[in-house]
Amino acid sequence: MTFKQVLFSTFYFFTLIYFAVVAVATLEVSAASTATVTATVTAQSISVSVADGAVAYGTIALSSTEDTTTGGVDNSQIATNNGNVAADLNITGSDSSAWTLAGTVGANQYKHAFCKTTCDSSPTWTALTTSYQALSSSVSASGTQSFDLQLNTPSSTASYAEQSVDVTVQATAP
Ligand SMILES: [Ca+2]
Repeated sequence: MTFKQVLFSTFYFFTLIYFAVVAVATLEVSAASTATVTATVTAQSISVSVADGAVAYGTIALSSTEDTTTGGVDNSQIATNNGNVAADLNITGSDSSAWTLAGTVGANQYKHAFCKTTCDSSPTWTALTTSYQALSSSVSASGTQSFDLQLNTPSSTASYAEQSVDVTVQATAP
């Protein structure tokens, strides 16, 4: 071989080596690998309903009491957590058009109270106010809380028209 041929062969040899190395390097880079973290999420729902949601105490005397127990109008109410997480349930009363909700009865002043346990036999009545107070805490999804209501009419009244004395149950995230 001439010197020129040796030079060319050497150049050719190293060029081949170079492209072989580049090819291998390219192969290694494109041989990728992945792994997936599967992830899911559900939006929190806070929802409550009350069944049957309507109490008719009827026409009753002043300074007297009626309730929803079996000894009264027999209409216990059941609050249900319709959300998808545990919820705290709160309860509140309201003033009517002619009467103010209060802890004791008076002129144009009525009392409304709730009971949660053994209400038919030995009830414990807690006076409602116009602010929310705890009815039940951490009620599981689809869980329920039953309660009874007791109304005390005012000692005197400026109105003999039917009064709306609504009670509201609220669900909140614990
Ligand atoms: Ca009813």
